[in-house]
Amino acid sequence: MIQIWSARTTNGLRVSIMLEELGLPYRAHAVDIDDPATKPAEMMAIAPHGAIPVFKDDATGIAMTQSFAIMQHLCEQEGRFLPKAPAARALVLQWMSYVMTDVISATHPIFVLTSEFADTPAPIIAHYEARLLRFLGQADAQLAATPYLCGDEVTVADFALYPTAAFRSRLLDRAGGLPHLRAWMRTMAARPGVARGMAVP
Ligand SMILES: N[C@@H](CCC(=O)N[C@@H](CS)C(=O)NCC(=O)O)C(=O)O
Repeated sequence: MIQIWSARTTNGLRVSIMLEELGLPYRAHAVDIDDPATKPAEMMAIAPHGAIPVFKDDATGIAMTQSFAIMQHLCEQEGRFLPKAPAARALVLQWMSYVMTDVISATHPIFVLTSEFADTPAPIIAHYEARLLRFLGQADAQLAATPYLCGDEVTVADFALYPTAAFRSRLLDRAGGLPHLRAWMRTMAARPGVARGMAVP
């Protein structure tokens, strides 16, 4: 049985979406990420730093952290959503890296500055929002040309971006524009696996 320790954050949701889309049975343990005392010993043995998501597959013995690595591992194991052909695979890894390093580098400060510091000057928040919208504009331009980030088929890169885009839907509504990204978000949200994954834990 696959087990995950997770919470309703974009990093946690990436893993539950992936498991649901792959149709793999798993048990999800809900973790209060703000309370170290409640984090189970089995999770802490795998992730001594205490961050979710944490993954363990009793069948293979593989236990790991890092949402993007867990997604890639599962896609490679199941042979789905990550092509083997070098050019197609390189494109998917490029868009995975875009989410990991560009999109998250812009969205994380917005989260910290708005949820943990009540007195953050508005221009600083606006700076990161503009930065995030600029990065999401790259996805919008790509999605004008193809239905998914890497072409005609959905890939792990789409599942990686979706929860972060969904969590920023209020900013997207306020800012307007990015019509292709919005249409893609509706397509992604309508997928049963994505919908189920977004509800875990
Ligand atoms: N790069 C990691 C980030 C993991 C992470 O930052 N997890 C956060 C929640 S999204 C967490 O558990 N924070 C609580 C803590 O570090 O104690 C990943 O992609 O999995």
